[in-house]
Amino acid sequence: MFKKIESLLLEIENLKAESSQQVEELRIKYLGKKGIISTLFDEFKAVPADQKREVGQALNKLKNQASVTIGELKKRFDDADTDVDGLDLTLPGTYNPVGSRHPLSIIRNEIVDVFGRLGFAVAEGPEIEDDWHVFSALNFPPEHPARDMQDTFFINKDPDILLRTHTSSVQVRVMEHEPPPIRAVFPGRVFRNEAISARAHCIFHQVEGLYIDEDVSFADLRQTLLYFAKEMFGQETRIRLRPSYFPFTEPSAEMDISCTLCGGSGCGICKNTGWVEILGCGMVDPNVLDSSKIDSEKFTGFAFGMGVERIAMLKYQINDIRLFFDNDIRFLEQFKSAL
Ligand code: 2NL
Repeated sequence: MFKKIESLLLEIENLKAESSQQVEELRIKYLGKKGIISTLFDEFKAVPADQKREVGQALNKLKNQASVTIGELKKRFDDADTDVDGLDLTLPGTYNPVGSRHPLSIIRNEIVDVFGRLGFAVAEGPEIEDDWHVFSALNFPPEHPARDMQDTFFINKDPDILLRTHTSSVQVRVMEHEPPPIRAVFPGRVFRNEAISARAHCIFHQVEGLYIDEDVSFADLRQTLLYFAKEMFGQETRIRLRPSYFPFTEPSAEMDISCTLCGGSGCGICKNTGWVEILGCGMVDPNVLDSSKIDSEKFTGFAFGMGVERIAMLKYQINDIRLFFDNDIRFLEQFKSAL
């Protein structure tokens, strides 16, 4: 009997319960009227007189231990209703860190917002396009190098289905469906079959813009882009337009802004020229208007296009385009934005 009491003592010290119902079951098992300990007390009567003292003490110790242990277990579940279907509501909650917007989203939103203040709407379109919307409608001649496998990703080797290389394809879709006046910007992801380096990536982002109406002039283009440059890079920013060439605009130009880092005196960013190129632009080629069935005798328009990565690298002084696509949290969490 002594051995039995010893082993029960050990068993009781290690009792566990998952709910208040389980505690009650334990109480009945050990301390109930017909429980294990009650039965032992009955058997105690038969213990020889010379052992009664020792066994009696052990039995009392067992009874006390059982009520203390089971009492403690009960208290744990009674306390402030901490048990809901086996969940412990006193455990610490899960930590949900607040994320931050991707730097490219921040810059895209800023660009779209600036033009929004000038009355430009926003339009988006498909990333998988056909030859017409990406090249033909935009006055690319049949043998233009951009149509080469080297520069453009084709789907299933079909020369007509491809990943758009610029968001101008969306502008074609808008021109085909809506009569002028058209005034909108076109943000989106574009794809070019290029080797990835610190300066170039095969996926990047553009915001293009288009304004078509009667009497839209090159002066309108210049003033619109000057407003954009000042809003984006600071009111002290100056611009200059250099003649250039694009198949879809005539005349075409590239726009530089006075260097954001040195203000024009010369530094590493502007390679000591005082100027940094940020976008391409021009007057929409009449052929492009005609392709979309817009009367080029009646309407004129300007268009522009810029790389979001390029603007972001300039604004944040980032020297490797690949950082935008690595998704390294240490890079991403440095950018905070209101937009
Ligand atoms: C650049 C240059 C440009 C356009 C994009 C455009 C679109 C239509 C008609 C005429 Cl539908 N032009 N877009 C015009 C000039 C330049 O982008 O360097 N982008 C990164």
